[in-house]
Amino acid sequence: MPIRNAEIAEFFKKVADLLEIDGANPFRVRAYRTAVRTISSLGHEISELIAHKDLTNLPGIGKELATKIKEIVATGRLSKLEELEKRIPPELHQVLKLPGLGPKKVKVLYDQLNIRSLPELEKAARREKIRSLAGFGKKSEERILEEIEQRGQGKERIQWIVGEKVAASFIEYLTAQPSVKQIDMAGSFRRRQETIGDLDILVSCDTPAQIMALFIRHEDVQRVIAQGNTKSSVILRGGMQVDLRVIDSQSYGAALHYFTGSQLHNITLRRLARQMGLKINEYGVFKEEQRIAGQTEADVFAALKLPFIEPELREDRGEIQAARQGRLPELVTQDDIRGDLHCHTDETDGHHSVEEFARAAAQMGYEYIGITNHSQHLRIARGLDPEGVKNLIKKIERLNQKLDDIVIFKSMEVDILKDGTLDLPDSILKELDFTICSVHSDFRLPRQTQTERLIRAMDNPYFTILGHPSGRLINQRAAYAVDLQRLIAAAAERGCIMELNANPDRLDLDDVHCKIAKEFGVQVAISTDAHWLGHLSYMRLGVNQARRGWLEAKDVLNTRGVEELRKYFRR
Ligand code: DGT
Ligand code: CA
Ligand code: CA
Ligand code: ZN
Repeated sequence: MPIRNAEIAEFFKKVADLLEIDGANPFRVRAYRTAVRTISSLGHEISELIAHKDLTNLPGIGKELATKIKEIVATGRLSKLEELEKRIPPELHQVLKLPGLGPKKVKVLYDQLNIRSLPELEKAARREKIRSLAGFGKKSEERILEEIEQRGQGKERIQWIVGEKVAASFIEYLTAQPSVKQIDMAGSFRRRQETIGDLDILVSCDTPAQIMALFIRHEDVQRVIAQGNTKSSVILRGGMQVDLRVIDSQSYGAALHYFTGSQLHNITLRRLARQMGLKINEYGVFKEEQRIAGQTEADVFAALKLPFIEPELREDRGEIQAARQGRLPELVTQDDIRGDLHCHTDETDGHHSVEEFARAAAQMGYEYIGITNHSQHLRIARGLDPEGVKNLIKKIERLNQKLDDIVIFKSMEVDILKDGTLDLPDSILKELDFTICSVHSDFRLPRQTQTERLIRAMDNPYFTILGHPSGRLINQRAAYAVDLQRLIAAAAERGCIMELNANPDRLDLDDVHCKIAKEFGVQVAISTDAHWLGHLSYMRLGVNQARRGWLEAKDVLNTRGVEELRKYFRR
């Protein structure tokens, strides 16, 4: 499994943090942090570039850092980091990961109170010893306690896209064995859940012991938790758990169904089976003691007089009843998608020109792409003022004349200001084909104020799509306090559209609210928010989430053709 840029960046981030705590030269710390930014925003995987590109051409990567990147790619380790970790207590990492505690503050805690771990931090906070330290106060002491309590409620889940790579690597590795007859991913990964607890692999094969031995020898395995002939579990470098189960082929479908879950879906299905006088478990469907189905999943459903239920729907949110009544949705697929309505170009914080994005979209078979740069309020993204927007509009109109296999929509991602007004005047907004309006500031307003702010924005006649509606960042930032259901109802009244932002950190709307939007008759736009051409492929993640939200092609705005879309925007 080639190492991903995000993982390389993580190495450097750790080094920078530890150097800072160690009191190293600030210039060295900054060099690592610059490298982290460069690496995280690259459009290509470094592990692929490394053979034929000189890494020192990348901004902020000098000779020394290039050597370190090579070390990480070649060995999956970084000796510099290991040396630092020896010197500095590893538990400090947990302290560092607490939101609101950067290396500067951790250094103060370490130097002044000798705090090296979360339990020590918690104790000090409870004894009110932290509020008097420089740079802290009563508020930050309380926040620390809140965060520690939240942390206790379970370990961090892994983003689906991270699991995707690992899953592909294991499938390739195991499929190479001729004795493997069938292989599938099960569990939350197969259900395309936005985050996964672990990976579950099922195989059928005649040589279980041999396949298990092979499994635990995979190069990414760090530790073996269990090894048996039917189930083995390992922990990979980086901490992910992978379970492998070997199944008899006559039970394969039943096991695939059982281990795909979800557990709640299984429980409800078991109840249905019992009502029909049947029994279902991971070995099959049974009438009295006789197996009546088990070899394929389709057989299992058929034995219960049900059509096939897509894994994404198996969350016990009404899918079994819908299946019985023949009203399962026909879920949207990647092939239904005819364009992407959210991307950022090098006019602002994107990394490619409008033309490059347009050509990439055409190459993907799309009919259109919406160019949506940030507006002036978002200074860190070099947001455009009205003059900048006008210039961009002209540029897009010229390109539309020149390119004949793609339509470029003129748009902007307009900031919603604190009072619910939009960041560009109507005189400019009316020149655009549509708008994405998003919150990028004032996240901490009270719930009702926040909700009303967004509804006020929707009242603007030029408001088209609400961008990343909840503002959450997976594993990083909770949603702002907002009544999403009320927003969806308001969107229904005004003909506004909800975005499903497909960026793996966002996936916002989530599945539950996609379903609510559908029930309100609100269209959902699945968009990648691409800043690099490579990000256009995030569309698959958005489609996954939309399918979990029961969306059909007709519920998704960008399954429409250009002309239909134009009509939609004009309303
Ligand atoms: P995760 O890994 O936390 O993201 O979620 P899952 O759904 O992948 O859960 P996991 O890996 O613990 O187990 C895989 C599937 O196996 C689960 O979705 C349903 C099934 N399963 C596991 N344990 C039980 C159980 O005790 N009862 C039932 N009914 N099903 C179970
Ligand atoms: Ca799992
Ligand atoms: Ca598991
Ligand atoms: Zn954006």
